[in-house]
Amino acid sequence: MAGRWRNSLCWSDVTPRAAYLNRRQIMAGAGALALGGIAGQGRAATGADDLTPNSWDEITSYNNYYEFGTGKEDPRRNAGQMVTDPWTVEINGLVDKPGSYDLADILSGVTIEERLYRFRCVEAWSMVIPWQGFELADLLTRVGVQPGAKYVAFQTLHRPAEMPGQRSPILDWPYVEGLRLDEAMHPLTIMATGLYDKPLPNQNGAPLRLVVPWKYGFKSIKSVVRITLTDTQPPATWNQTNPREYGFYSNVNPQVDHPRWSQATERRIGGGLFAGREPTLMFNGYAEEVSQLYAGMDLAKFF
Ligand SMILES: Nc1nc2c(c(=O)[nH]1)N[C@H]1C(S)=C(S)[C@@H](COP(=O)(O)O)O[C@H]1N2
Ligand SMILES: [Mo]
Repeated sequence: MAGRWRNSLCWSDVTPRAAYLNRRQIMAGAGALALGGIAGQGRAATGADDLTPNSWDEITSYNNYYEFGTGKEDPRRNAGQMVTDPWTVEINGLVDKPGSYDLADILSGVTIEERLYRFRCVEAWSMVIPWQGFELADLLTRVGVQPGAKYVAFQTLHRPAEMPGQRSPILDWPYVEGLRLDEAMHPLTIMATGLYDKPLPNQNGAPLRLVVPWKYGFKSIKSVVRITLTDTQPPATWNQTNPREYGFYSNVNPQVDHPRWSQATERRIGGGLFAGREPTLMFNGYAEEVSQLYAGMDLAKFF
């Protein structure tokens, strides 16, 4: 069904019902229950039935944000220094209305929704995160994508005075990422502004970060200050740092291993010391929604 994710699970709805209802059943809502819809339904192909959100503490204390250090607990400790108000996003390149947009302007023209998404880091850990945000497509449509545009480039804030990691050449700053235009326009692709109904903490990429749930976490670039529509594939920080290990696409794929570790399984943060690893799902569980974007592509080659 087109746009299934539009009414996607509200995080506030899924506990404890998610323990025994699959996504279709929840989406179908009370009507289906009245019609006795439970018994005959199979598991959703995406395995969305067991999405129990990680806690606020887990999501905000175990982070990757190298601008604030390479340790998982560094971002929470150091990101408080980053000033996120005022915040402007430059939108330029192949758009009808380029400009420097104040965050408030951007937010006034979009609809903020809840999206409960799986999140899978290339390092093979995962979480389930109750984001608030808006569809990137809404913003791109508003600024007018010109016919020649094929890719969208993103850039993180570059402010070494507030981002201690940027004072060392850990990565080639500022952090940049990119998507193909059709990936950027996909309804699953959001710009997150909050989680658990609170503003996004700095360590999670305040005040505005990309979330592309079927790709490895590093594609979900934080604290975005520039969005550029281009006709050529833009540079992406991890891909440029080590193209053999990190592809431009970086779709979650249990069949394509990282050169140094398997991607077949993952460790769910908060799962407990003795919890087993879980199987990693193709496109992180969103195959039904996104696999047609890659029809005919060799996913081992375009990894
Ligand atoms: N600017 C910037 N964005 C970034 C990163 C980073 O170091 N800098 N790390 C990426 C990686 S590797 C992951 S797994 C996610 C982590 O997001 P989280 O800390 O909100 O879970 O952010 C991604 N976005
Ligand atoms: Mo990551």
